[in-house]
Amino acid sequence: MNRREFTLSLAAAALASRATFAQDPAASLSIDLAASGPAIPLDFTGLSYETAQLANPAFFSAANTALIDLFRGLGAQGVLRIGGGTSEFTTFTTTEPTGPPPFEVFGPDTSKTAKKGTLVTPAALRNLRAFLDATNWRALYGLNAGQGTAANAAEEAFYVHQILGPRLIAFQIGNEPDSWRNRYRPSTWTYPDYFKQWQAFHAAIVARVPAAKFAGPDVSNKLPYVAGFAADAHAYPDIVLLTSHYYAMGPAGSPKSTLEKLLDPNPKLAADLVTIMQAARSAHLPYRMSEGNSCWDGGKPGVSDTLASALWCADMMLQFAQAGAVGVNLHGGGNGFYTPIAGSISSGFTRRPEYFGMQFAGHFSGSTLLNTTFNSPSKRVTAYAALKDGRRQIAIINKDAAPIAVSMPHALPRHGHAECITLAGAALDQKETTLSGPAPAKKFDPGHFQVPAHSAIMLRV
Ligand code: BDP
Repeated sequence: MNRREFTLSLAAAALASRATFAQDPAASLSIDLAASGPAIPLDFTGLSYETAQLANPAFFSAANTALIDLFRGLGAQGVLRIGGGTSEFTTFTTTEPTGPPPFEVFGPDTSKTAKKGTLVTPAALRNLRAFLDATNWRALYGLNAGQGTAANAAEEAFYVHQILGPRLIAFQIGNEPDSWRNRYRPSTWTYPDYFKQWQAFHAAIVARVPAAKFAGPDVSNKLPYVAGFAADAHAYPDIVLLTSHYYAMGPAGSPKSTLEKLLDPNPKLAADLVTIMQAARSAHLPYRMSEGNSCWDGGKPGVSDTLASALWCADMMLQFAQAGAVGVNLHGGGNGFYTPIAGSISSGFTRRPEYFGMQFAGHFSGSTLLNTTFNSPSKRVTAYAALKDGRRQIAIINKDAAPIAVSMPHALPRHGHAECITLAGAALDQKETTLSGPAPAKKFDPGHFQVPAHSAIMLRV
């Protein structure tokens, strides 16, 4: 097949005058239709919740239809990861507690969270199974290895495996073991120490559940753990997935955690993804970003709950996809600042801006990404292209406060028709966010196309 370069050229506002075009900086996008990039799985989209949430078995249950609908709105398939900081404070027991649950909702865990220790029981797992069946999602399940025993983890794994059945993808042993140092472990704690413990837990779990599958190392950020785990996975065919977390910034209290920083590209992420994907490929393992969000320590008001976070989220998800990740899980729960879905059964649930960013990126699930060359005068503008169901799909994410003119003359048929999906809102620092479309195909000129300030546009032809 011949390599064909497609270029789109777009000037300023489609409705504006030529004079206006000339003043706007123009970006150019070319798409290589022959060389295809990674395939994005149907269950690329994911959420992550604290294990403590299982202490209220009504939350993840078939009766929580409002939450089920919101999960389904994010994807006909998806991955719910259970874990987080509170997973190291939970214990499994087959004795169902009497009396009301300790709280209605929980999450995300922060340095200020009162962690009293919560229980996971078979009743909560049965409800979780019904919730997963109703959503058609599957689960990654984190076991307490930071403070729990291998025996309790094995007992829990036995019930989780039996109850979740085909809805269980894999177990993770511990949450962020690279941050246990000086917390649950001595200051000398490094990856080899973790893997020694991992092996002990693994042995106890497979003794009870021979068919158990594992994902890991679910680290906060230390890449030697990812590389080490990928290398060690050669000896463990039941390791099926490589995982790590990604928070764009943090802690939330730091003056450096700003909306401006969130909108800028993160060169460290780009470099880390190269390292992570090299490790994954050498181990022949898929990689998933198992927990992450805009700003750790619970998120930052005015940043993590704004239109900026929605645009960031859409871009971040597609950046992981373009690198070859098989999915991402946005952490949240409760009424946390960064949670994509907020609320409770008694108060009702609401979609936060990030929810719409996830939906925007979710339109790429089931597609094959194409390689693009995008030259933009603003580093806050990104572009992605894919083939999905025989159609070409192009996303331009403008995280800038100014409109951007894009030139892509050959990426779309000239004077053709394209279906359009738009992620937009009032202002970057405002909460108002909408996802509209797909609007019926309308005629436009790919040579004169404009993406308005702080918005993302997806075109389908
Ligand atoms: C991560 C934890 C998660 C927290 C998050 C945060 O795994 O439980 O909620 O940080 O601080 O390290 O927001």
